[in-house]
Amino acid sequence: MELDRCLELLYRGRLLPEVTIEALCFKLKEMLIKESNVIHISTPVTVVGDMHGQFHDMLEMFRIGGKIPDTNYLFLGDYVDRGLYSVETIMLLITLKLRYPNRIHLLRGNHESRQITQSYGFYTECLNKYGGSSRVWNLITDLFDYLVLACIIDDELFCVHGGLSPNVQTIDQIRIIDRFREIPHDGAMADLVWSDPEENGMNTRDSSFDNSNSGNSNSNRNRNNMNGNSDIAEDFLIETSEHFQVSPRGAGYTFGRSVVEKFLQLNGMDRIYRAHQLCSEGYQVYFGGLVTTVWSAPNYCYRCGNKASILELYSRDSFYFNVFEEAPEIRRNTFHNDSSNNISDWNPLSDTEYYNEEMLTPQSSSITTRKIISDYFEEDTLSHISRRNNGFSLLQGFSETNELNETNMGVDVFSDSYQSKSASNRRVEYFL
Ligand SMILES: [Mn+2]
Repeated sequence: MELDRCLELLYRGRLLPEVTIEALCFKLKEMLIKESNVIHISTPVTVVGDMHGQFHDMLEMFRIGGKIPDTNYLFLGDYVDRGLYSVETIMLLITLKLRYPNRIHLLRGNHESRQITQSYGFYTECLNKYGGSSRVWNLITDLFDYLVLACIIDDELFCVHGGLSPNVQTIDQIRIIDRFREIPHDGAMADLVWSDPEENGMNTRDSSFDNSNSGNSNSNRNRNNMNGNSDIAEDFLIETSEHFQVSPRGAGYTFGRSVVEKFLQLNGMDRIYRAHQLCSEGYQVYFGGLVTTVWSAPNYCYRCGNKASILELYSRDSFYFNVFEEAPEIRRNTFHNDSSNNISDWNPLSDTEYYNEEMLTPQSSSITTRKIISDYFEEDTLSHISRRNNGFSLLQGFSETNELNETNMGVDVFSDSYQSKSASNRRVEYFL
């Protein structure tokens, strides 16, 4: 198998044959099965948040942040669902991991799951792109079971997709999780990919955690006991339970500053980097910098209007949030004018001059890109490209009307309407 040939095709937005995907997934499982649940890496490294099938924006991200293997990357999960190009996105990442195993690391997000991908786009996309067969979806979701759960950078920066868990006091407790499985509904593994920091958690504890009315603490204990964790974890839970709250997402918890401070102190960590929540500016800092959210899907779902960022860590105390916006429309339309595998032969990575110029001007990349990229097309090519013409019809469960008119809140916590309402008073919105 020629990985470089696969990369060449994937960078051009092509779909690989099923048999090739099978071989790539098999080889990557072989590699990942040897990895600990918690991997250790060193700076310099660039941390990337949710991509959610926004393939063109991921290429934009590589243009801005530097390509592999010139730049080291840590991806925090949520590669699939929501966007229209989950297959292209995850297959490029899988192949890059096989080709440059020490240059790119992939954590598991809550969407790297059989259950979630059946509701949020990836399953349907696989069927649409592979002749109605679910085999590619099966191959890739089987691979998801092998992805690692957390990463520690320079021995003191803890990275995870979602956040902390009342069932995880020490990082060693993450190391002993049997991760080679579907993400469970609750317990430590679920919490790591589902939980969120909550800045105001401490302010609300008096009303929310009066034992006489809320029952949340009991609920936490029941969940803990169901997973058979130790007395130590139980003590940790009791001590900090007022700072873990049941998440509005319906899975995982929200956690406050005291939980974070205790976790960091116990484990000799300095701060936490995580993804999982849409940020209008591309990143969000919590608790004076103890927790930071990195979000890397610009204009999420092709309509949220948010910025994205990647976190460039040069050393443990030197970093830069490289903020970027969605890829110019000309580039997304260059690849896919319809949902078939019909694309142009243009390969962005084959043109080094174009590539380098962009990398020199990351902050104005969007404008620069528009100018430079237009030089590569004749005027008539430009004129017939329509704007976002094939965006929403394929988005699973994503309907403007539905969201605006939905009144039956609280039934399906995974629904957009529920999450939209939950997000209305937050700076960081809750989306899956
Ligand atoms: Mn997520």
